Amino acid sequence: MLEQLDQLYRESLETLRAAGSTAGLEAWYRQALGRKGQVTLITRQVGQLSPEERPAFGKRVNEIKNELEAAYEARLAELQAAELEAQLAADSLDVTLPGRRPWRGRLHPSTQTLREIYRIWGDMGFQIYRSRDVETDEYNFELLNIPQDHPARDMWDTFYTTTPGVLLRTHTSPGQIHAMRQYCPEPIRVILPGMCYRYEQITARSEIQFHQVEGLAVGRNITLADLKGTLADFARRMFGAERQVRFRANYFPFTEPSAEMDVECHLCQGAGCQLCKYSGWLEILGCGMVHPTVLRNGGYDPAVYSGFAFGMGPERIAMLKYGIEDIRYFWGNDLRFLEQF
Ligand code: FA5
Repeated sequence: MLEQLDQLYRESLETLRAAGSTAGLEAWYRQALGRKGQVTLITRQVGQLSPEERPAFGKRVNEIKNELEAAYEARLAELQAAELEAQLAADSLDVTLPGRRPWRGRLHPSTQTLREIYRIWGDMGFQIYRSRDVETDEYNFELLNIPQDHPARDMWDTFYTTTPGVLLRTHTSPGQIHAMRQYCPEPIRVILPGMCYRYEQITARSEIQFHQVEGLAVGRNITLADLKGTLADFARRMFGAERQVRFRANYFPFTEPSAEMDVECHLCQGAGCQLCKYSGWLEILGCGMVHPTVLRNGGYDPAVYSGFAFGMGPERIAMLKYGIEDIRYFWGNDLRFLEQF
């Protein structure tokens, strides 16, 4: 039996050396040392031996198993190294080829414009005040001096919710009341950015959803000259010193007097073109001195305090700054448009 064992050992070693691949080696392992392998099977024959012969046989079986395991490991390492070598030689890798550019995300043009606006107002000492998108009729209209059934409500086509008295804000102006009620009687210098919603006809210049940046300054000696000077300074910082601005008288129920500010058209440099409807000017914001009723609703005594407010449209400003001819591009999600920024 011992002789048979040695014979098996020699043959196994020979076939092991002949295995030319790791796959072949695996097959060898199953055949020789696996659960149903030859060495395992011969071990089971130990019962046929006399009790005296068994210890020597058991010892030899263990030696052979260990040696075959070691030989297997050595051959496996040898074959793996050779296979890796062959694979590297076959796969030529050109390290000089340019890599693929990773896809880079960008900030939306509205976000870029908003950040530019925040930076400019921040430099002028205005803090950001966040108000809410879903408002009550009271804040969006009544406290801003626009009572129920007042014709001025037609200026803001409104999305109403199914809850009575709750709507999507049509402008950022209700934030003025929130800020005043929070800060009263301190002086205020804030901008209030956010999304506004209007049930309007969508056109090249008007969307049903757009940003506004409201501004509010309240103090003891604020005048119309402060309003004009501050907004003209903003326009210089935003569009450059050479771009002209003008103020036109207008009507808003929550400011008195009220105005709109126009910036010289970027496309025709004021000469007149289709974009500016041949006027040479583009409107970017509404503004005015805070109405005494609104100051009172915010908690300030209009006999002591005064203030100015304005509301600008960042999408309209971006259109002016970058020469975008249609506001619908902003929410169209067309990458060909967005990638230009
Ligand atoms: C207002 O909404 C006032 N609340 C602004 C204001 C604030 C006046 C404080 C006085 C004091 P208006 O509806 O004109 O005003 O809108 C202000 C700006 O928002 C416009 O100049 C324009 O830039 C932008 N805007 C208005 N409607 C749209 C729209 N449908 N799509 C895109 N931008 C718009």
